[in-house]
Amino acid sequence: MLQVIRDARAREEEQARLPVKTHHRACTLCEAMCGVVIETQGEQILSIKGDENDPHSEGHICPKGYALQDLHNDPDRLRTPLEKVNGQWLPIDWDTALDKVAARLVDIQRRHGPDSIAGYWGNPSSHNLGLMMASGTLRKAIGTRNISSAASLDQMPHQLVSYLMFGHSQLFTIPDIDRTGYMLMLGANPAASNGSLMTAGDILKRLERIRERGGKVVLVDPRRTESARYVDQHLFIRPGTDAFFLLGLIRHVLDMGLTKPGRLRELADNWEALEPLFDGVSIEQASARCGISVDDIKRIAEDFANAESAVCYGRMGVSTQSYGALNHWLMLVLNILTGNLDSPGGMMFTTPAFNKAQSRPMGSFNTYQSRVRGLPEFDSYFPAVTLAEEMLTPGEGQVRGFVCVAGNPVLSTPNGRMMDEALEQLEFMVSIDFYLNETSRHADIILPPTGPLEHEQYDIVFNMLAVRNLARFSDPVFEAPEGTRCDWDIVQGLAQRIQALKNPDAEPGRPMPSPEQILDHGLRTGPYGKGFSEWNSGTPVEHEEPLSLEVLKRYPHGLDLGPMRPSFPGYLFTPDQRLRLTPTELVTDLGRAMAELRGDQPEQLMLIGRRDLRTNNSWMHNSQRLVKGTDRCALLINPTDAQRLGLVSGKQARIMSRTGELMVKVEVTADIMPGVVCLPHGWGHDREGVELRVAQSNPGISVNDITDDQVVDVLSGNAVLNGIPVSVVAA
Ligand SMILES: Nc1nc2c(c(=O)[nH]1)N[C@H]1C(S)=C(S)[C@@H](COP(=O)(O)OP(=O)(O)OC[C@H]3O[C@@H](n4cnc5c(=O)[nH]c(N)nc54)[C@H](O)[C@@H]3O)O[C@H]1N2
Ligand SMILES: Nc1nc2c(c(=O)[nH]1)N[C@H]1C(S)=C(S)[C@@H](COP(=O)(O)OP(=O)(O)OC[C@H]3O[C@@H](n4cnc5c(=O)[nH]c(N)nc54)[C@H](O)[C@@H]3O)O[C@H]1N2
Ligand code: SF4
Ligand SMILES: [Mo]
Repeated sequence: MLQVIRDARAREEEQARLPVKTHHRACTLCEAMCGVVIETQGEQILSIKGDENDPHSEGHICPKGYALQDLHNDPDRLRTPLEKVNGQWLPIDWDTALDKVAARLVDIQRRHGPDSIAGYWGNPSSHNLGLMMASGTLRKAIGTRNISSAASLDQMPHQLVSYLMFGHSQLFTIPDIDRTGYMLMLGANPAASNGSLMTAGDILKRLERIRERGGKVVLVDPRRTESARYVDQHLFIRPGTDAFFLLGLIRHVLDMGLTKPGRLRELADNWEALEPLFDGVSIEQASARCGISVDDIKRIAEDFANAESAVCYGRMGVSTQSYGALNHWLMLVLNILTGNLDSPGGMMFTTPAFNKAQSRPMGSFNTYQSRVRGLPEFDSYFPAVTLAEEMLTPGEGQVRGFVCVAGNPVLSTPNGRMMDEALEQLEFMVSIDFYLNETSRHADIILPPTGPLEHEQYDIVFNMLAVRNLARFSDPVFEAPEGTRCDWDIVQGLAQRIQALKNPDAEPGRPMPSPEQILDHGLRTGPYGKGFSEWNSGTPVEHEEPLSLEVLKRYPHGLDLGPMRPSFPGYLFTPDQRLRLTPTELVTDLGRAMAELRGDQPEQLMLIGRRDLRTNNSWMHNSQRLVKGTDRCALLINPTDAQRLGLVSGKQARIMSRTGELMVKVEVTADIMPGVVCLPHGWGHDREGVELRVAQSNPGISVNDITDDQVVDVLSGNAVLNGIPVSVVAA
């Protein structure tokens, strides 16, 4: 015993003699890309702070930034592959694990065809350079149509609209919040999310600055959220009815002759077809439907159109509802009619330094359909709601094996209990994930990658979504411990093995360049490859040398490449290089909304979601610092509904939907609209076999046990996570 204590003390003393190092990095936990300064000594993290010299985040970080150390030190984070043998998890070496996974997948495909394997890529894939760059090779090697990702639980409708209007599925319209004079925000809660499809360091400060310079911010949300404190006006809206609100706004802009599209008139096609589409809209009907008064609709339309610049922006609340794609189109129509697309202060596009995606036309929609429900492919992905049914429905083409990469679909896809059932009966499943969680517990083999501080990082995706043009490279903070592998190595290793099994006679291909080499090439051939303006000190400084990885590394706090700039016609990838105003698919879907506009108002309670500053979807609940405090899974309900149903704060209630039921604690609050109830997602860690000690001690409930995989945005097939009909009774 004494010896053990002496050894530990000796290790501590040795540790204390090691040099203290300072690392600059971007936090990869959410979209905001805050700069952090991490001080380490040996294997230990001494401190994490916001990087005050980061020109983008200026020292701001949120509580999750500090929790990077909990993730790094988490004793439950897996470091070696595990294989399930007779229900027991046993360690297995990397090469054996990868060989086995490749052999099982290829065997299933040989017996049952290529589509008998499904793949799912979760949200952290977008935050991980190696995973981003290697994933295409793995998808190609597997060669199945049954590929899904978290995009179809999220922003896919936004991308579909970009594809239909601009001819490119990877073009994101980003609100120019730093210059706008009026921001109309629908279904977003930046005070909790830190901003989404709007990467911005310290988003709340930027929102406040709009008002400081005399502008206005209006928020539309069925809940008076934390973000409501940062706006001039918050308006309740009935879940799922934003399309009607937007139709009302457009109608009034047209009625008052407030359109001023400016240069968009030449860039867009089919103007004469646009206005008549809204002929049948009555503002009174729109108002009755969405619950926002006629006066408010008219005033917002006028203020928006008359503002020097204005931007209508919508996020999860409008993407993941039954009119997801239509909403995004209508928001863009409003921006276009008022001249607020591709101009400062309106909806704009970033010019990312690594812009492989933006250099040629890209995308596809509905060129083939899913086997069971006939849902459309988008960009060669099926909506994630098809996964469970493709696994459970017998017949030719049934999915029997599953590759889950950085995802937790049991907690994140609607009808999670059905997902549990589907995964449990598979012939084979592999998870590339460092946690044994609700999803990976179903796997036969788990391949755990290194943690985010143990590999290099460049945010390919979020630099594309930023409110300024940014670039930043971060070296690993820690060397990857011996015997571990990063996502890049795992995914490449798996892809190569699958290819070798499928084509044993093929010549070995050229070795893949490393992520750093791919990045360097992309930077040199990208928009700053002939020189760049550096804005780190607020005013542009011209550099004639190409932006390369070596140059980028000279900016450890990140490189600011200036404000977003007008990008049309360069960013129009349609065959005739025009902005398509009235894509047939959207015009048809408008018909669905017009029919509903005149229909009866449904009476049922509607369930919506919420996020919390100290959560990150389903996977940061093993950090004590983030989960401590009050229970965050309460059911929010308005006092009038609570009274009618006999519900009291702090007491239990039963909430039921078509797919299931949950026992929840009630919280009565006027911050939620009458007729609406609200639960967060990403909780429910009490499922058997999970090995997340902190998370299990405070498990919460999974709202996706009662959301519905069968209810989707009719046009896109995207999941509906807001506006689920439910009933609630006192328990
Ligand atoms: N009801 C409801 N459901 C929702 C939402 C909602 O608002 N309401 N939101 C939806 C949205 S927007 C999203 S994006 C999805 C997210 O859905 P998912 O992406 O399926 O789930 P996450 O919770 O992000 O889980 C990520 C998984 O990746 C692992 N992981 C983390 N980092 C890495 C890494 O670097 N490499 C690897 N290999 N694995 C890693 C984690 O351990 C975790 O298991 O959830 C969706 N589901
Ligand atoms: N702290 C934290 N930050 C995160 C995440 C997290 O889990 N935790 N997840 C990250 C991810 S993956 C994403 S995609 C982003 C999401 O970022 P946001 O979209 O900004 O965040 P949400 O909290 O989902 O905000 C959606 C809002 O829509 C409202 N809403 C619900 N239904 C409707 C409706 O029918 N109409 C309207 N107008 N509003 C509605 C909800 O009340 C909610 O306030 O956040 C990212 N950042
Ligand atoms: S807001 Fe928080 S989680 Fe998001 S990047 Fe910044 S520190 Fe990380
Ligand atoms: Mo998301």
